[in-house]
Amino acid sequence: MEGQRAFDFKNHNRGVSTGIQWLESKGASIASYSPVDGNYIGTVTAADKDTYEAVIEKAKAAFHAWRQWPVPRRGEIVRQIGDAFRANKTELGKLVSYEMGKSLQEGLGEVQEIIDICDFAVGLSRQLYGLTMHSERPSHRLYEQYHPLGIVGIISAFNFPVAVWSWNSMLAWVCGDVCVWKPSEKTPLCAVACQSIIADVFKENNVPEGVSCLVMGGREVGEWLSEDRRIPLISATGSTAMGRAVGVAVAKRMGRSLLELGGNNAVIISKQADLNMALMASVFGAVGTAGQRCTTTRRLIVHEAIYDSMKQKLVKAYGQLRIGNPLDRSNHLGPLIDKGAVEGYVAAIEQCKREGGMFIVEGGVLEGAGYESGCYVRPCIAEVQNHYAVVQHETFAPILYMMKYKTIEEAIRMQNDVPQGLSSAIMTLDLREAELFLSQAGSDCGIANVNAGTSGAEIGGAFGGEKDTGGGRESGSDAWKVYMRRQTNAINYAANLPMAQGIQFDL
Ligand code: UN1
Repeated sequence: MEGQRAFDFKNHNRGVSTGIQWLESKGASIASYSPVDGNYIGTVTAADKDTYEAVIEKAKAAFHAWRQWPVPRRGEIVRQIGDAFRANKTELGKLVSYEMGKSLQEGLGEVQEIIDICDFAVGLSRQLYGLTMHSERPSHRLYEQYHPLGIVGIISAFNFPVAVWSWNSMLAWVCGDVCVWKPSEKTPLCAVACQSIIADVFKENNVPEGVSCLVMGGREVGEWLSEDRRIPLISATGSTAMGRAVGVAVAKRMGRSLLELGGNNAVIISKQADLNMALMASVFGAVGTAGQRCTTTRRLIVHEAIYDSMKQKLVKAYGQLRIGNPLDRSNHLGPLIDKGAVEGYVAAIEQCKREGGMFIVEGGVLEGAGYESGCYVRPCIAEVQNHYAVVQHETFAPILYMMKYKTIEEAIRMQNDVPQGLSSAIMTLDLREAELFLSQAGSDCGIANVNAGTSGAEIGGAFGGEKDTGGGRESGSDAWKVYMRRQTNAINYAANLPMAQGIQFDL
């Protein structure tokens, strides 16, 4: 097992890789600056068309070798990768925190998600079950099996710069696929670090070059991937606008896409809730990762009987939040990813005010010592109506919208009445309310929790959501199936040819 390393990216100029080797590219330079202090971290090179072609051809060739490896042997590689991430957890967690801006605890938590999905994938490598069924034809055996799919294109977002890649790649590798990863150009060095960590494992085990490819770049590289008929599956995480473009391009060529897009997640707080628990879940859900998770709590739907007391508790709790360097454990939240995100936050606050929103905790951009990067903002809370355009839209920032309800049916309607459908929660000790919320007439989201917040899902469950969230499921449960092609097989061991549906055919 390799020891922890300190990542140093100065003068590396890396960006395109087929696993162990780094490829020369004439693509644009992408410099990474930390939102924590505005300092330069390093530069990578985007893929140009020629290097992209070389990568895809390498991946294609690697697939033919990799798919022949017995599945538990591929699982063994993933087991070793999990150990490599265990050994590098502290350093990688720090890098995630520094390049992306989330708290160190959350950076470490993200690396933990990699380790967890590796363990999950290793178990899966002894499973990947198909079904057998009874044939209607005499002397026939009927079953279905799962085969590797081919190249999986992974487009990931800045907010989970390493975990989301791992949910996809660890499952894909066990399934016998090879991966081409386009990370966010806002967090390229986290991707370089992951690629370097797995390269050591691949080298030791003679894993074919091409099984894990990295193609740095912006929208253009995403388009190459989406339009590429050699890539049967594109898994994309990010905004709904990005996902719509990817989904259309992939569908046009009859490819498969796994989309994990925006959320507009609400917590319903019943008058039967444990209010302290509701408070904790809401505040962590709203300000964790500075409001930049797709599972972030964006809306609180609060029963009228406890609305005022909840409001007071929230104002008090927000008053205690410490905003600053996320690597300092005493701070609750760090910066937004960049100044563009700060502009989006400011614009949403202005729009909210224009639409009639009343701020009970005011927002604002922080200035002065410790905030030199210009990316630190104050988490804020506004009282709103659910139908406001700004409330219907996902703004990737710590703005929490609060609204009142009278009946549980009304609360569920409000919770569902947004374009997105990722995560949802109800805080209640009332069994009837909880079960209604989880029923077919309840939450329409991919994730629905009771007395647990909207964010912080475990890797063991399938992760994703409905409507504008894109419909895909990643990570646990049977999400692996999307990474494989399914085949139904009928085997006739009779001396004649019995046909289905009772058809007689004689010559
Ligand atoms: C994301 O924001 O894209 O459930 C993923 C959570 C994390 C994953 C979020 N485990 O909040």
